[in-house]
Amino acid sequence: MAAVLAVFRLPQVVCIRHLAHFSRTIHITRNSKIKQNYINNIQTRLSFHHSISNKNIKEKRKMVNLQYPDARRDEKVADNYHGTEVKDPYRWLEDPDSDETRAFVDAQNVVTNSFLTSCKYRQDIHNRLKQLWDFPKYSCPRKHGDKYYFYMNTGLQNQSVYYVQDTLEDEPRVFFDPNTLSEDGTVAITSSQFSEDGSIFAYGLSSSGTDWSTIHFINAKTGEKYPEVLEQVKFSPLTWTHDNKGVFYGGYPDQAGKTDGSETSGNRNHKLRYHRVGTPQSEDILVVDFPEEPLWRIGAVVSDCGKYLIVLPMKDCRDNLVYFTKLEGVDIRGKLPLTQVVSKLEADHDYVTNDGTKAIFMTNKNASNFKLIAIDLEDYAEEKWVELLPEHPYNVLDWAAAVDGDKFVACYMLDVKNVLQLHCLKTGQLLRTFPLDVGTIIGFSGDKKYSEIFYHFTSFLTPGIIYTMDLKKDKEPKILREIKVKDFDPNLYKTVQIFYESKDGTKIPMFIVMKANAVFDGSMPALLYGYGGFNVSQQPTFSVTRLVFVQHFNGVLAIANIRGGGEYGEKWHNAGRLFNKQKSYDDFQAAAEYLIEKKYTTSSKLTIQGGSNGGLLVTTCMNQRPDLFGAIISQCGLSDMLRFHKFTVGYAWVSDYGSSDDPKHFENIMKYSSLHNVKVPENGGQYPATLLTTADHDDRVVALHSLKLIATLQHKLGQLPNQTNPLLVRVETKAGHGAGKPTAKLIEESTDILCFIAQSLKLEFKST
Ligand code: X99
Repeated sequence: MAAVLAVFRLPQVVCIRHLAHFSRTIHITRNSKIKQNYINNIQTRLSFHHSISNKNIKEKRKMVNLQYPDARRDEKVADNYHGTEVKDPYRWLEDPDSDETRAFVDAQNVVTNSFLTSCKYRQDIHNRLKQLWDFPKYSCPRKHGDKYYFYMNTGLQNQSVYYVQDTLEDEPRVFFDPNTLSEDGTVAITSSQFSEDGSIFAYGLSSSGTDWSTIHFINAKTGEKYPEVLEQVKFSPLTWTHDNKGVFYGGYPDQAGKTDGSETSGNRNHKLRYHRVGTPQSEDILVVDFPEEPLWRIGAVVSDCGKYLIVLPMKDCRDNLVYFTKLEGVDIRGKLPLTQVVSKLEADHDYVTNDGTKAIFMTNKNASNFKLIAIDLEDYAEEKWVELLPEHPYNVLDWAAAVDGDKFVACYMLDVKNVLQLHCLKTGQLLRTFPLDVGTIIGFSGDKKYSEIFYHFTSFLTPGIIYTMDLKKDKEPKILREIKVKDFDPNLYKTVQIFYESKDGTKIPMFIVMKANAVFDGSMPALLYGYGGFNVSQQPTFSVTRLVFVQHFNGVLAIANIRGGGEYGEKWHNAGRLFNKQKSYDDFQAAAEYLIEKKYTTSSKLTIQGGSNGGLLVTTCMNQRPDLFGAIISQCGLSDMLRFHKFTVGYAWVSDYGSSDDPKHFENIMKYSSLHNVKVPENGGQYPATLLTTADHDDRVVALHSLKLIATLQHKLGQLPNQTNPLLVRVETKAGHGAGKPTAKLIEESTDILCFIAQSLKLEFKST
């Protein structure tokens, strides 16, 4: 198996480790009668209901059109959790297809758009984003058969184009251009795998950002497409048998109803199937399923030698089991007999490579910072497992990949910065370290079969450098491509990493990016970003949007590596999950306090931003400390922590949040669930300017979280005289949780976010 980290424009929350062994629609009926009636009704009602004392505030709101849609409250809907009744008046918003929900979404978008488009710097912001975005982006080349393949985006193309070349010096030819698949770029390649001999390209396509995909095949030599399309594919491995005849893939073939990502129904009964190229999907063979375990998702990988299928089921977002089956000489006609190697869901075990019967796994079993172990598949009792690369006492092993026959590359994280090393596959011995600046490896390609490796480095101020080294021939790596951005001078900025103290005294790392000549008088606006969950680390990456904020608003960008993430291994994750979840929130609030105390900024100029689990982070922090922030941006966030596990793959997140089905967890969740903790601020304060973003095909964190939260915020706070800050939701169409989003949509979204910050915090866009 060639090791490639397909991290060319990965969604922000994707953790390489989580994908190692695996690799909705609120239809907005634009001119519908219902929508028009709904908006008219709302506006009439609101204009009649203002009291005299509130007149000025109402007038002020009217100027920026902050008249929120009036959402129906159904006070009768309530659940009893272990003896406690909890009302859920916006339960009706859980139905993405009802006319009422659609009208609500449309009405919200009207209010949000009028606020965002009234920003006088909108055109400047949009122009600058577009100009800066327009630089060529490359992935690491990777060898398949006798050719090299790589992704390239000229700058503003909606989707990156896949190129092929005979040698690295030859003129590249277009191999596959996903931009031809849709007018608006909303069809994206979300997974792919060449057959072992490089003759057939299998690729997964996703429309409108959904986690669902369809799998297709192309003959790499002739460019001809095979007729079959594999449907109902989700959370799928894609791994070829070494006879180049077919692939193992996963999905939910029995899921009823819509499966286009606009649905909210839970995914149950994942199945692994084998598809022979050139045959219809109806002939696919069910090879592995666990009917007693409907919540398991089945990862799988064909071993580097082709002789085994390693099967890696997981239930939550941590811990997996390990099984294997022999493939050699097997004619796949039915379920495969599985031998169980790991039988308890208590640690992660990712397949790295194998040497004969000796399989190398990366695990955090008894090793918070991860280690490599060798398991002999002929003699796999745990006592016989051998440590190949012991756990490092401080650095966290991020990933490992076999290269050049008897070696492997190990990528570590040391205080959130990557360290890249070469080791001996037989002994684990360190052979060399590759020189690396402060930053992140976002792509790697290399293979046991080849001595050439490629790695892609980036940081806050480095758009990207692809290095290559032939481990047999070269003494040092050389630069293959260095990406330059027009009209961007990295020397005008600086990055620092500081370690601040959280509420309980724990030191938390934080990156801060600002102008080189920044003045610390509290006058700079700041954008504080965090995630804090699922063992996912927030490492330095290059972001045009953030740089526009720093350059044109004299902004400060801060990334707080709070607990719950993976920055210091599983112990950092454990320190911020389940009953420790509040620690993650404490860390984030302490980051804000640090930025204020050190005079980087002030509360009124501080925006906090997070996505997905980070979206929950920022709305929870807003509830807990509305005084601490000027604005919050919660993207694709969770909010209803009592019900998250009921939708799509939400049940998989109980490993970080617990479940309201359990009385102790219910009590804990109620303390932070953002939907359930919205309250009128004390001492006449108000909530920060709030922008929630979601999308009609987000089938990871379904839109209902943002819709129910915005309805609650607007109901509880929207009419208060002090609440002059906006409380808005932006619901995108033909988009999902982030993966595969076309460039045009990314630029529109970034424009809206920067306009929201500028407009809410009254910032000035400075041209230079
Ligand atoms: C997930 O839910 C991962 C879901 N997922 C799989 C994939 O289980 O995307 C899987 C198997 C095979 C291929 C692809 C996938 N994640 C990933 C969490 C955070 C994560 C998530 O998206 F663990 F990093 N969340 C949304 C957690 C709370 C909000």
